[in-house]
Amino acid sequence: MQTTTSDSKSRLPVAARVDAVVVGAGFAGLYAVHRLRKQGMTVLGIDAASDVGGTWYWNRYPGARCDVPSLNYSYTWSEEVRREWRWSEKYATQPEILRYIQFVADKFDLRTDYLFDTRVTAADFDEDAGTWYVKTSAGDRIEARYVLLATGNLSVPNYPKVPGLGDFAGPVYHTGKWPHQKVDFRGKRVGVIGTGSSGVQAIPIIAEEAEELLVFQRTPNFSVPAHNGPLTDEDHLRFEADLPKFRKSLENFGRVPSSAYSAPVPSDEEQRARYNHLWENGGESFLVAFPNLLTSQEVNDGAAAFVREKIRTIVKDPATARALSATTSPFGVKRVCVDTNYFATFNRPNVKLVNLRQEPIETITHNGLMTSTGRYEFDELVIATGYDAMTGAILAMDIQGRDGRKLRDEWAAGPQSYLGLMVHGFPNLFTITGPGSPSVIGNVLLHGEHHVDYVLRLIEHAAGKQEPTIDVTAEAQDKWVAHVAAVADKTLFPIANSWYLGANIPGKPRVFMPYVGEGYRTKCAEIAALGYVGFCFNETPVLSDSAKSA
Ligand code: N01
Repeated sequence: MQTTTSDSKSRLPVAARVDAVVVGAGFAGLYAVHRLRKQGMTVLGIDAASDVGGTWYWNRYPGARCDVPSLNYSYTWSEEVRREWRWSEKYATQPEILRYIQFVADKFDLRTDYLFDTRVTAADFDEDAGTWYVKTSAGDRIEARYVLLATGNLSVPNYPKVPGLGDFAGPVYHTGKWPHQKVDFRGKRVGVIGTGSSGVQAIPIIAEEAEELLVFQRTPNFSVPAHNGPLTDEDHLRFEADLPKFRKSLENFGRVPSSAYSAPVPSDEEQRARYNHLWENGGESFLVAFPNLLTSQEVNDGAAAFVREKIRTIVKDPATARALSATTSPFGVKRVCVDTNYFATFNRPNVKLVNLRQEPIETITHNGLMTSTGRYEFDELVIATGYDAMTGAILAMDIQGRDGRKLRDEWAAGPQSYLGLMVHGFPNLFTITGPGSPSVIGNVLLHGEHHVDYVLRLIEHAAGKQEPTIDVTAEAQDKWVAHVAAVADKTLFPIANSWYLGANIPGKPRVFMPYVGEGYRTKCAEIAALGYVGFCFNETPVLSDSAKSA
């Protein structure tokens, strides 16, 4: 890397020229830096955090864990890492996941190519030079041929638009931006707003510590038990032995299978037996109980009723049980929470559920909040209201592509992309696990690996050209966007007001963003086998046979 720095003690390049900039030091960003380097390219990673970790750097709230089993939520690209690392639990805690990421960063010396405490603010494409100019909050101006946005799908915290938030006199913690030092809730009255995955994980732990806990719930979520437990060496060995099978299964991680549309509705007995079994085993495998769980309202109703029945058996107060039971959207079309003791927590004498459907928040006050019918006092406030998901981190940067076109304008009505990986008119810019790819459906870590590998192959494919530019055609993009929407429309997903649709952010276009169709990797491989049909190399589009003959 050629660099000139303003301060010899700082490794901050004020100006630098590299082959590739990678934005983000989470799982996908680190892997991208590793791969690009191995390919012999100069690379600069940039992250707003002070160290590696991505979402796991920020999400330090009590109870934070992964809801994907640890053995699956691990890199597959390094045999060495797999051999040397041992997970202690079926669902790893945030500190353990962060240690894993740090272990990988140390092992491959990945930090040395990163600028930390630095936010990318803008990126402009210079058509003549075939170069991106990447600007940062620290005043850097980096020239790069390629830009990989590994900015995470859930990395821009969403704060509730509630009057008075700034007036609260006590500490306010967002789950997605938790302090590094332990927050001690002992002897405190705590309010929590939000009951998605973050709230559902944090609430039972805070309840054990706080003197009093008020949970402000707008919409109840479906949650299934984790049944977490220790992992043994045998578990690791068994997983290693099954690795080829696991790798094969990645193809269809999280997708709605095509068999969903012809599958019969299982009998009540069959459903009951299956749901009981899955409830006892725990985890999000509940989502694949039946192939048509996310396409048939009738089958879905059975799963929803089963979970509601479980809540009634766990929660002693019938009114609280009713309030905790999700009824406004089908099961699984908002991300299902995976919990430990969530519903049972509401049996504790120090925990009270406030149903915001019945009494909406009117204002936060200096010592609590007021709803339409009540006044609640607490000393500390936890905000678990999620993220501006999938597009938030990308659109936080001012990205300008060919002919001065702005990504914010191109995506004003919802994200447009080909394969969730590239946007027409933004050459050599890659959205790793971007909207339009399976990304958050299934296992985002492994989807990220797949995207990075694909980008490296695209770059290799273009490498023969002088000043290579890779773009996608408007036609391929339009077709892909329509396909992503069509696949989602055949499922129950669009019914719910989920962050998959941007519905959690006031004013955000309502567009279903992840790809839930079958065979995403196969499609990507087929496109590659046809010479990367739909992509453009140095402005020459690769056309499909049908388009050629048209
Ligand atoms: O956020 P969410 P999250 N007033 O958007 C409520 C991943 N994750 O951080 O539904 C009152 O799901 C909102 O209510 P409503 C996982 O993919 C993974 O919990 O909009 N309430 C909802 O209850 C997850 O899906 C893990 O009516 C307001 C909550 O806040 C994703 O991150 C752990 C409100 C937000 O739920 C996001 O989860 C944690 C308002 N103004 C997270 N605004 C793992 O285990 C919002 N809410 C890997």
